[in-house]
Amino acid sequence: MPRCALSTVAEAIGRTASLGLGGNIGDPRAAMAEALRQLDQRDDCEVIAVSRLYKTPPWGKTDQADFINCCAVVRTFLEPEALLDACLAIERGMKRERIERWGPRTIDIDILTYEGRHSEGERLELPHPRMTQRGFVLLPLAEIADNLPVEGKTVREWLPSVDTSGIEVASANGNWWRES
Ligand code: A4P
Ligand code: MG
Repeated sequence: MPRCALSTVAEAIGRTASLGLGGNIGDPRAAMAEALRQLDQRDDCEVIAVSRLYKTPPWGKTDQADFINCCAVVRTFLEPEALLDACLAIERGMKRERIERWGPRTIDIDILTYEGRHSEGERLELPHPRMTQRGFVLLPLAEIADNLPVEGKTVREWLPSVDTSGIEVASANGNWWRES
């Protein structure tokens, strides 16, 4: 049998994950752009699609400022936990402080999906457990990955079941993260 240095397709081209980013303190657009650039600059991650920015009313804890949200699709050679570590390190580097659940933050990076993986660990739940209830996730994600399957339906099929009222587009296109 011929020898092959790369035994699987995943080893050759990496795996696909989707991320949800958001923030409502300081300059969330600048923080999210910096986070995406930091990920893209790693040898083991490539940002392959980014949605437009969206201004979104706060979900969960409603007495706080509007958020800016976006979603991204990345190709990565990192396993899910290592991708989470990379995202948390970026958050820490931006001095994000965790004060209260669902409360205000400079930047939050959630791993929404990783290939078709399921994980119920405390540190990492996949797909992200609340993603199918949230307009601020599904609207930007549908822009770049409308056929992505999540819990038995595609992102496009989930979208009509969530409240998207009050959500406004806040950038002309998905190139904002390279510009700022
Ligand atoms: N964790 C488990 N699974 C994941 C995953 N798939 N991706 C763990 C990322 N992290 C995951 O997160 C706590 C821990 O969750 C992490 O250390 C990781 O090990 P956190 O960011 O410290 O806590 P949190 O964000 O306050 O809580 P939670 O439940 O993750 O909140 P969400 O779901 O991130 O929601 N409204 C609008 N409009 N836009 C927003 O972006 N965001 C939130 C936060 C609330 N309301 C919002 C928005
Ligand atoms: Mg979070």
